[in-house]
Amino acid sequence: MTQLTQLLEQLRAIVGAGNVLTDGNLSAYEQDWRKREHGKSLAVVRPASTPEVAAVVKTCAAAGVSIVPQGGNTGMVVGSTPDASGTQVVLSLQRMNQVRALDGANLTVTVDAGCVLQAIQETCETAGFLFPLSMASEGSCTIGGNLGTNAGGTQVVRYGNTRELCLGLEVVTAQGEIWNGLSGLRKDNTGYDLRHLMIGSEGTLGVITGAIMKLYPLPATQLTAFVAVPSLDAAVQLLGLAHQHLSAGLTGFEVMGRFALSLVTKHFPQLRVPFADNATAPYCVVLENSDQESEAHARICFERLLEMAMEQGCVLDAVVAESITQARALWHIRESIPLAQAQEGLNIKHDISIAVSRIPEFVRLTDAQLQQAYPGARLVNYGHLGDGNLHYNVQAPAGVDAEAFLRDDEVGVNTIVYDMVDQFNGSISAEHGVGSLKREKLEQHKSPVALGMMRAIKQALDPDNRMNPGRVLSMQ
Ligand code: FAD
Ligand code: 2HG
Ligand code: ZN
Repeated sequence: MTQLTQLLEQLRAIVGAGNVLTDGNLSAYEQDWRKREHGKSLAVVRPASTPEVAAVVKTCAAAGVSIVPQGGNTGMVVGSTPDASGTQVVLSLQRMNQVRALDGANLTVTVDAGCVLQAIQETCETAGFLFPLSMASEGSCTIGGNLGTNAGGTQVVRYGNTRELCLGLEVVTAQGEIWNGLSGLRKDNTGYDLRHLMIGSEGTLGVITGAIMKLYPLPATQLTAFVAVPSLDAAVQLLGLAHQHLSAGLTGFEVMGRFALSLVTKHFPQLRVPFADNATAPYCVVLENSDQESEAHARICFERLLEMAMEQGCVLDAVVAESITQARALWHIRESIPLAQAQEGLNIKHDISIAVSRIPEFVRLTDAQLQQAYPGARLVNYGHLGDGNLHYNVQAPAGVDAEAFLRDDEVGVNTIVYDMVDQFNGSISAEHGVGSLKREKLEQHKSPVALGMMRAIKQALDPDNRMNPGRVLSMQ
């Protein structure tokens, strides 16, 4: 029996023959969401429990085979698919999808890592609680992937990133041991915080198998407004007013450039984008006010805010949703931008962060440099302005083949954007992570001291470099 046949037999014995996939169309596991890479796995293995994950990891370690943990495979940086070697096992957590417990008094929910984000939100809502993590991929992404990438989303301005929502983890180490850190404690100062080491490590330090996450009371009401603003400076000014007037009620503040919105109109004509014809509004903002008191109170706060903003000239026009259906429709426009962009063709994505106050200046300078170097490049600028996080994406000039643009100009475009990010003391990845797409850029933009500490941690926890090798850091 060859070593490979023996390994596959051992894996089948752990998870069942039907859950070791080697044949047929495995694109769902081997191709990344953006269609940047199509890898080839040795096998896709789908365990159903934490002990099964531990046994798979031990078996692969003994065979010298590396592992790519995978949740919903919605990541943006080619981090959850295998390389092209045919030697890596994709460890899919999708069968581990149970909500284990909900503790209303402790305001926590304990979940398997493979739970789909939307399913967690719905279970919690049915029980009368809010699980606030939210993003357009929520129907497919998993909480394990959210934790693996420390995902952000559209409610960070109030509730923080996934990291801030996590109180404990269960992890299978690179050696196949199980660490149960599901304490659910809000205070625990007993040494290094291993949970925070694992969160955002993109599967390079271990496999997250379970998590205990924070819950909040459901708000009495959530009001959504869609407003047209005369500039990005005005959007920042509006954000300041929104903080002042809504305080903790401000749960969403997303900016959308005109070109980004025009892609939504083009590819999803059934969605009605407000102010699409207002040529004086280069940006729109969607903002949300969650109120614990009443809808009437929420409306009064929103009206005051919008009145003040119009007086100060930072809002040109506004619609406030009259119903939940209308609110969803407004959010749907924002959430359709990534899909509209994908329909438009391959693109260069950036998820940068800069101090909110400096974002308009950053965009002015970077737009100008890009237009000079790549005349006609189309800037798809939108994102989480409330968090200082922009998706400053670049699409090929109209009529230019997208694949050719990426092949010839991606490096140059990235250099302009990331050098500017450095000048503004920002980050080259605010939410999507590093994966393999940004690994080299990380080497160039992170300090040698920070990289040294990261390598030391990786070396200590995964000395044989079997957990998602080639992602985040090169160990060569
Ligand atoms: P995957 O793509 O499967 O994996 C992502 C990374 O996490 C990989 O490195 C993988 O190895 C690792 N990983 C997965 N599961 C585990 C585990 N159990 N243990 C250890 N490591 C693991 N991201 C945002 O931050 N904010 C957004 O607003 C947002 N919006 C999006 C909208 C769309 C339409 C799409 C397609 C993506 C969006 N994303 C967003 C990106 C993506 O959805 C998130 O990164 C999400 O957290 C990935 O979850 P996943 O389960 O799909 O993970
Ligand atoms: C979002 O905020 C996601 O919609 C995706 O992070 C961003 O597609 C993108 O660039
Ligand atoms: Zn985002």
